[in-house]
Amino acid sequence: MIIGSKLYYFDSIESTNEHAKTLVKDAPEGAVVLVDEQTEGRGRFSKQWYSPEGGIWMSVILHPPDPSLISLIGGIAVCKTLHMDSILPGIKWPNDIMLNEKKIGGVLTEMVDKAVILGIGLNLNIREFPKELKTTASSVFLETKKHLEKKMVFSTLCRQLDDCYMMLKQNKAADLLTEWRHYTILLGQQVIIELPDKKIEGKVIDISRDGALIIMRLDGKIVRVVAGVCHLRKR
Ligand code: BT5
Repeated sequence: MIIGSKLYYFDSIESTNEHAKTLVKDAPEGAVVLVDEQTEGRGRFSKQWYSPEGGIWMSVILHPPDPSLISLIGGIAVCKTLHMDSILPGIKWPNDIMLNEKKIGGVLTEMVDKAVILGIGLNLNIREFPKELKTTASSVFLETKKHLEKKMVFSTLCRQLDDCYMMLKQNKAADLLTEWRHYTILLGQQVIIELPDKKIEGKVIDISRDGALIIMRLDGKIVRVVAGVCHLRKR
């Protein structure tokens, strides 16, 4: 098992992704940065990520043959880990982990030189969120009233990440996509994808071999979406 074979653990740092970037040259593949609290945790497009004690905030240094499916690995591994405790979250493309329609985690993948930093945030035992996040965010504890031991969840998560990563390394991307289809909450759903210059509305029909979402637009045309913010359309 390579993921977690080397661990850099801190009580508090700015951001595990930022720290992992400074280690890329020296750390072995699979090294993990894990912290109790981030003071400047980040989401995509430099958005803030609320990261108090109680969550799992970690980044993994990887050298994949092809980086395109790495962020799927994060979501799949978190879902598989929680499913083992009968907690059933789902993945909302591209990087949200959802439970009871609330976001309980997210994945931030960044490239540095030829390495990929896979950042994962999981709101495990957080008991309260700031006002601005209360309607959209939640934690495993708040949704299930189960207090899972952080160390146990972290070590299972490393094992699951390792299994998923090995699938990629062994050219079994098709198996990984099958896992994603199993855990996603999007298949068959009507969505609106927000892009910088336009919106795409339609039904999610699949994911492509390189991780793009495949959508049947309202006019029946099938399009691929490689990035964007995805909203489920209320029925
Ligand atoms: C994400 O971004 O969902 C990726 C989050 C990745 C966080 C991990 S923690 C370890 C590693 N180190 C880092 O610095 N980051 C990674 P995005 O899809 O852009 O979502 C960001 C949005 O989610 C924010 O604008 C808020 O609206 C909301 N948000 C912030 N903190 C949250 C939280 N703890 N739980 C749920 N939603 C949150």
